Amino acid sequence: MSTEERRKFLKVGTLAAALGLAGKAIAQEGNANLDLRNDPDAPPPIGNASAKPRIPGGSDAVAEIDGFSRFKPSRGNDPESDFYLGKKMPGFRPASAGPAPFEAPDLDKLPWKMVGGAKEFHLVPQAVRREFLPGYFMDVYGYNGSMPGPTIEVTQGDRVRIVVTNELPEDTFTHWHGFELPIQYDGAATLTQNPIKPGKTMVFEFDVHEEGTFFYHSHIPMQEAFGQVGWFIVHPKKVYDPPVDRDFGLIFQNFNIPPTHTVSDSWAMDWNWHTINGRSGPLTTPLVCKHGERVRVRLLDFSPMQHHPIHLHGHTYWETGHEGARTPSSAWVPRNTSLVGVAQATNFEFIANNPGDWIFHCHMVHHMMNHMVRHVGPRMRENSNVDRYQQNTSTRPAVDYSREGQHWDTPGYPQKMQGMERTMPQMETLWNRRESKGMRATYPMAVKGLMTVMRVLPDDLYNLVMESDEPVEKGAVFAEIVRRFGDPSRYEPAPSMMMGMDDGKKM
Ligand SMILES: [Cu+2]
Repeated sequence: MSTEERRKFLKVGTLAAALGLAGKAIAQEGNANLDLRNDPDAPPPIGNASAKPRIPGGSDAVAEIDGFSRFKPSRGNDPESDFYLGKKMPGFRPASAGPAPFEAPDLDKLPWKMVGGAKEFHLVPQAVRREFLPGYFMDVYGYNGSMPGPTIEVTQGDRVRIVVTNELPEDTFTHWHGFELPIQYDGAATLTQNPIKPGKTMVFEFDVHEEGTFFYHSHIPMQEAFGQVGWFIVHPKKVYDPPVDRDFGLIFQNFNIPPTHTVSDSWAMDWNWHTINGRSGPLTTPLVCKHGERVRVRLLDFSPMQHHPIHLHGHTYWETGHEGARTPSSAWVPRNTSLVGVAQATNFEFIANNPGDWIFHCHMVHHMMNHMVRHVGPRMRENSNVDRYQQNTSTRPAVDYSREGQHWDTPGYPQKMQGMERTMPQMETLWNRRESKGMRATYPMAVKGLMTVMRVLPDDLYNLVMESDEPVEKGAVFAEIVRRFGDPSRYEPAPSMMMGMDDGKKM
């Protein structure tokens, strides 16, 4: 029996049971104590608490196959089943609708025009300023005003023409990572071509016979360390089975940017600023999906030196491929953490069956913080400098960790994380993004460095967050999910005083 036949069979065989089961689960939730008794001031209920998880009209998807439910945490019956842990459970989107559009939060797509039978892209290597955190602008190298560069997205079988015009003050080379293309277009510095001089243009044109997760980058190491990379996604002509509803991409990078500097020390062996798609947590835009969807995430490590063990909370996913190709499903591996090495990509897929705001992060402790420095000493900012300090060492004050004041207001004294203290407008920037509507007010405290959030929202809350302009109180979506899917008796409100701010109101 083919997978397709099996699905149809299962659909007929289990639809009634599955719907019955979903109904039961909801009835249980409906009977739960919806009162968040620990907090009489908790945000009031929002959305439609009695809404049942539903399969969208027009979708063949079913709620449950072989004991695996797309609507509640479950593993299925048999590790040998194609549907164990949702392995081959399709999303809601039918394969006939084509591949789900690729989405790299905080990055644009590179536009193209059909010219002479090829998709023509214009890529511009240049120095760019990138806001890593609210108010922290760094000088890096990127493409078309962005670091990482904008995403190139094509379909297997396309012919592409990429017109690269170098706006850097120095030579560059552009490499199409993973492509099996004619040698003179490989972009390997001086081995296969001469440099693209400042102000000059080189045209790359080739047929894309592959499908998968690729990227482009400078082939000069120091430019790579400065951030020159971008996605090059090739969708398969025949949509991958099972089809997904979401296709997210995250590029992980490290930089060493000393306190008071905006330029990375690209030769450093140590790293203190960390970005996902060019943003440090909590400025990383949360990934938002709907309860029951099948979600793909593509991870790429483009750090100069360091690998990243990337961990998703609340779900078990299947690793379905890497940078070279999609893996045959017989070799997929279920995991919670994937170690991604430099210039490696890892793709995984899962059914979002556990609603909530799930932290999604690199697990290296040094990568879960921004701008840590180990100097504990005389790095003055205002009204002082290292020279003046050292001329006067006899009266140099002893280290005093409680000392405050302008001379001690330095990132290295004592060791601390820059960017933790934010002004109210900076906090508003974080709170007011659509994607973070209704999260706990204190979420920016939890999301740092190589961290973002995977939000799994029931239909009605997804619409409220992503499609409506209705205001949503801070914490209201979280509270609502605790009411419906969590343990309301253990609900904890966010404290009203955080980050030195107390506006007298609950946040
Ligand atoms: Cu890491």
